[in-house]
Amino acid sequence: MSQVMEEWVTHFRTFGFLLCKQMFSGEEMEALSDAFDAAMKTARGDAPEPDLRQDDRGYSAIRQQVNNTIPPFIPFFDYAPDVFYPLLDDERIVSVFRNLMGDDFRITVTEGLIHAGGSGWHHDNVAREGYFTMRAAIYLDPLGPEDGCLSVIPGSHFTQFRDALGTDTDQRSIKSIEMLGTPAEAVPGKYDLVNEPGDVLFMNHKLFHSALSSKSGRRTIHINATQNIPPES
Ligand SMILES: O=C(O)CCC(=O)C(=O)O
Repeated sequence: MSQVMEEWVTHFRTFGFLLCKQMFSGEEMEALSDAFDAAMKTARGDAPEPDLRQDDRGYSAIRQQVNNTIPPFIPFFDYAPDVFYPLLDDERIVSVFRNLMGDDFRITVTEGLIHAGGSGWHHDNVAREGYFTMRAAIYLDPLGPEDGCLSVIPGSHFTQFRDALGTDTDQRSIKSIEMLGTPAEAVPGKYDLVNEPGDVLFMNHKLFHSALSSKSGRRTIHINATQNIPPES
């Protein structure tokens, strides 16, 4: 393993995320951005604009999310296979997956999202103790905190810390984090992942994350992956 990769792996294991700056060139991002817009338009039946709705906190209530788990069950990448499928064996992405999860990892869900607004504090899948699942996120737009760049609570992928922050995932919103006596924007440890197109964010699904802005239209490509976790005996 190269020294840089060793540092990346240590960073990911310690903090629960890794932001790789400028992994893709401007030209590659332009191709992804154009293909993304065309794919989303086709997926919504050629409607000029997506149906985006916010809740009263400015979070996404209805967003455009296209993947093989949501009707019509067409994988997002199938809308522009020439542009999207190469991401799945792009060595820049795959080498990070491989070094974090081992050779025997699986890509699970790939998807495109247009957010209607922000996302409240939550974590995603909690694989059982000793294992994890993860995501590579490619945000297509420049995003600072005022635009809803992703914020994380570093270290919250560790069970004891995550459980202390809250475990009610029924609504994919963590109730207890809202009972800490601080507004969502002022949660101690909040770390903003300022994005430039070309950056790739790798994140353990157990990590608390949010996007605290009501700005509409953030575009993301997710590639979700899992260790090949043996069944529980
Ligand atoms: O708003 C975002 O960018 C985060 C989306 C997210 O957390 C999710 O879909 O699980």
